[in-house]
Amino acid sequence: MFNIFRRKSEKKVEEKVDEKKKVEEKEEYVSEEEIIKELDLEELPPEEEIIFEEEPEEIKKENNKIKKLDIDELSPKPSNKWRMGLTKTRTSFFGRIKNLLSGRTKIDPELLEEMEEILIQSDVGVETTLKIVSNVRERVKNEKLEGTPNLITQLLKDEMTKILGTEKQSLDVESHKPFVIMVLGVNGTGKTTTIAKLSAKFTKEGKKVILAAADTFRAAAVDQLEIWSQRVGGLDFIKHQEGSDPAAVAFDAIQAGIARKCDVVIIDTAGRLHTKKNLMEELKKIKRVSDRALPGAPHEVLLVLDATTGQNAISQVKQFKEAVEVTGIALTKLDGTAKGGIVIAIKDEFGIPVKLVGVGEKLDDLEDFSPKEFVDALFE
Ligand SMILES: Nc1nc2c(ncn2[C@@H]2O[C@H](COP(=O)(O)OP(=O)(O)OP(=O)(O)O)[C@@H](O)[C@H]2O)c(=O)[nH]1
Ligand SMILES: [Mg+2]
Repeated sequence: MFNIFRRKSEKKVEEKVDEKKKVEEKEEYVSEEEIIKELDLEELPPEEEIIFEEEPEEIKKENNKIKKLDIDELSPKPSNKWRMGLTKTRTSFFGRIKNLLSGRTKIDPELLEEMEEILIQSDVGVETTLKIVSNVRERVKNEKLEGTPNLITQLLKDEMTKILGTEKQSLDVESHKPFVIMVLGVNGTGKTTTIAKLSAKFTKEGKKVILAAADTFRAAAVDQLEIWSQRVGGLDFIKHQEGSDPAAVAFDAIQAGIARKCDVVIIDTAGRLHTKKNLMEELKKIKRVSDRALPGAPHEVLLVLDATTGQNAISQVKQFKEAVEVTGIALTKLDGTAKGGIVIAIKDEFGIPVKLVGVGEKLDDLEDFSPKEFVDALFE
């Protein structure tokens, strides 16, 4: 009996995932209107059109100045940036949970099933979702909470916190000198941009940074990193010719980092080679050779994932993890997606912490990931 039940529910989950995949194939970027439509939230009433008389030129100029000041002051404070970055995920996720709870008087199997659907659609992942919902169901039963549906939010928060922990897991660059960071990820996820943002952050903290342009596969990759390094300013930069051995670039950069008393060495790697096997072998070699240049290096193997790719990012973790031991994740483009739930899936499935989040394209659009703020921001 239980098995039949289980199979039925698993089939439903599979159907939901298929449905979601179909939607994902179409959607790259979810606009606010789409979220509102999808969530069946009330649409905002159309604004009345107001016609103003033309202002004199002088007043226009003054107004423009004031407008600019207002915008500067209103722009989010840095510590809030990644919370702003979660806006789309929050609107989608919490908006649905709120809808789900309105008018309910009981936590019943139907409510839990709908909650399961919302979690899967928010990219929390099937396995992780089933675990969360099953734990919530247990607690409701054991603590006799059936009559208090508004406690669902707290129960969900508790389950997410259980998975993510409460500690911030940022990069501990003080632990070694130089601290070597190897950055990996498929092409276009945001490796080079994240390296630039990290370099800017370390430079601001007074640390000396050296970059290794170990993506020798694409000539433009070296140029792109070099342009960023000039934009940040004050960075040391090691490059070889196009097509040369990336492991040799990493080796040179680490040796130069030691000789020049740098605090941090950051190695940019290729996102694509002729074959995936080649790429993985190359990464293994860079890691081995780094350890030869400085025993214990790299101290951080940072996998960069594009949050907008949702479950695809999960399969990337699997592939990279097989080749090299990934110690942390930088999740980029959180600002453009409602798929922030993958943070929970990644930690639950692989035990790898998200350490950094990218919330925009500018140099200061990188934040340390804080599990507590993440969970709070989802339910704000
Ligand atoms: N909105 C947004 N865009 C980002 C973020 N991080 C990176 N990008 C953009 O993503 C694009 C690709 O970034 P790159 O840093 O070149 O990616 P990459 O992984 O180095 O790519 P390859 O070198 O081709 O492997 C660029 O247009 C970046 O501006 C982010 O956090 N938010
Ligand atoms: Mg790059």
